[in-house]
Amino acid sequence: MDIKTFVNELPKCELHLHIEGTLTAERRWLCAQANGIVIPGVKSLEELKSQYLTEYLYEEGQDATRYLQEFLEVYYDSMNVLLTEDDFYHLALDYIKVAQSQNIRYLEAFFDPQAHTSRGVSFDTVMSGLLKAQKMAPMYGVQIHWIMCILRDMSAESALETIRQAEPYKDKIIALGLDSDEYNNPPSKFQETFLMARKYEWKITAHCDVGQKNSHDHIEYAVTKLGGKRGNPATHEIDNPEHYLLPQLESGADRIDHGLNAADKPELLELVKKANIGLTLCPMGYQKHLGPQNVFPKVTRLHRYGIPITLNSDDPAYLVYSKTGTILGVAEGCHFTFKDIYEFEKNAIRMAWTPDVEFKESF
Ligand code: ES4
Ligand code: ZN
Repeated sequence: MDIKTFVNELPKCELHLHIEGTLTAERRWLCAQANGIVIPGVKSLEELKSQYLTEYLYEEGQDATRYLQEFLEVYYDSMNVLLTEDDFYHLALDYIKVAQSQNIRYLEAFFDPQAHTSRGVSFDTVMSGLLKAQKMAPMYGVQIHWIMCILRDMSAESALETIRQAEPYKDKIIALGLDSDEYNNPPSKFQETFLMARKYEWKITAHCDVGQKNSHDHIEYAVTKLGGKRGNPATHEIDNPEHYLLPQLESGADRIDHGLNAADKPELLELVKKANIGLTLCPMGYQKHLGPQNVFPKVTRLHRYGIPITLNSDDPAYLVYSKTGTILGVAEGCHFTFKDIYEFEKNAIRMAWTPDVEFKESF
């Protein structure tokens, strides 16, 4: 069997995906039309599509510390067309259909409520659209769960307000994440919000991006302290521990998004391994602005060290690589075998937070 067929046919599980990062030119155009919004300098869908292909691609040699800020400017600007429940419903349903077409059976997706509430869209509008799509997902052979993300370049007060707004939905959201611009925005800034997430019985994760000057400290804090004390993993009642990843430190996050730079330091590799948490990597995004030579050896090191990693597409509308394309690209860059690829999907389902035990054990 050739590798393309193998990857296409393998049932997959995606854990690092920003739903707003799946906004295609087509959907953006449709929402703009429906909401009477004029996209500056764009008169047709064709013009918008050509913008996606030129403006939003990172280039070799671009300053790695600036890339995230430049990307985020485009990302937030594009989502201005999302105003109604229907817009959020269609945004999510579009990607659920993509998931079906790629044999992605399980999906945990981030959403950024502050990116919408700060524009006057209500928290309830966002949630009702996303939850409606979640209900439809099984019709497409997909199970999806939502991870609410805090925008770390906004204030700690805004984060607290956002988690308070989420209270009525606390049983419909599975985890709290942390994203947006990491520069001078350490995870410790949001400890109070993450403590509340634990009270909601949510799982906890945080972006520790590549190309960030304090990423090593951020990884250490997130792994050991973020969200404070967890319930004792030894008391979790699990039939078959093989099917679950149970974090082994008394406090800290349940997984890390990115966290590639843990590969730089033996003590961090050891810490992440001891914590028994996994990393959700998006290597095809990193290699674009950092160069493949600065990414693939680190991915390989993490995997060979025995740290559970998964391969994900992050913001596929902008970063271009799909889940399948990411697996193929990383397999080539790291010389991974079919067995390695299979292990990444096994890791992903073990790292998944669905309460549906039967589904998890049958995956
Ligand atoms: C993001 Cl790649 C990335 N990093 C941080 N925040 C984000 N939000 C959407 N994509
Ligand atoms: Zn991300």
